[in-house]
Amino acid sequence: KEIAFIFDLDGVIVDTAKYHFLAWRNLANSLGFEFTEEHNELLKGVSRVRSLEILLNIGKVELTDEEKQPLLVQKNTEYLEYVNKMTADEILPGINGLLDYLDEHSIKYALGSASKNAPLILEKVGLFNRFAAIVDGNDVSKAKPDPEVFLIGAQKLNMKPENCIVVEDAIAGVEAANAAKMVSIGIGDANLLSEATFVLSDTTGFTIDFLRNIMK
Ligand code: B16
Ligand code: MG
Repeated sequence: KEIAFIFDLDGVIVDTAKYHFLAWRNLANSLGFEFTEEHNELLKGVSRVRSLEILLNIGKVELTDEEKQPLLVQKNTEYLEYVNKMTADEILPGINGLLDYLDEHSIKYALGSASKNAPLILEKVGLFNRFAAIVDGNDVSKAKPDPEVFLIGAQKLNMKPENCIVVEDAIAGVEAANAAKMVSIGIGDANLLSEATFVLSDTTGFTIDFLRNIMK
């Protein structure tokens, strides 16, 4: 049967989490509190606005929506400085080979990311033109774990949700895929991503053999 893939971006195609971390940590420090890599885990797959709320909670800082606006701009401005330096070298291991395989077999794939910067990041690493559809943080009104981002992706690919396979590193993303009634491949800790249909510890597990197996 015909199937399609929908890829998350951060944690699956590239590791932008490290740049998000640097920018969020700077913001936290400027507000007078520490922000650790463990804290950063809580922000993976989460929207920018929600990320700031979680961060302010950690620092026990209360701000109005109006006061949050310049902080969101400040964080994103710094984040974009890192993104602008990205190159194709930052594509995670296994991904290029996987996309080649999908192209060779005429299997369609889309991007389904929470990031409003997703098109720019894909451009930077030279993958923008390879995706049949791109759904990002600008296209959705409900963030993961809501299935909206993946359902729009399926629609744009002209595929039924049950014939789509989502690749995700975040718990919220796996939940979104499940809510969309799609097959899910979790990338990361099998204990954390136990709700995924399949789990790979990292993208190097994304071999042609693995693909053939799950597509049977
Ligand atoms: P932006 P994904 C997510 O990307 C990141 O994991 C998350 O940490 C970030 O807050 C979110 O994008 C929004 O990003 O500030 O660039 O709009 O994993 O859904 O590709
Ligand atoms: Mg992710």
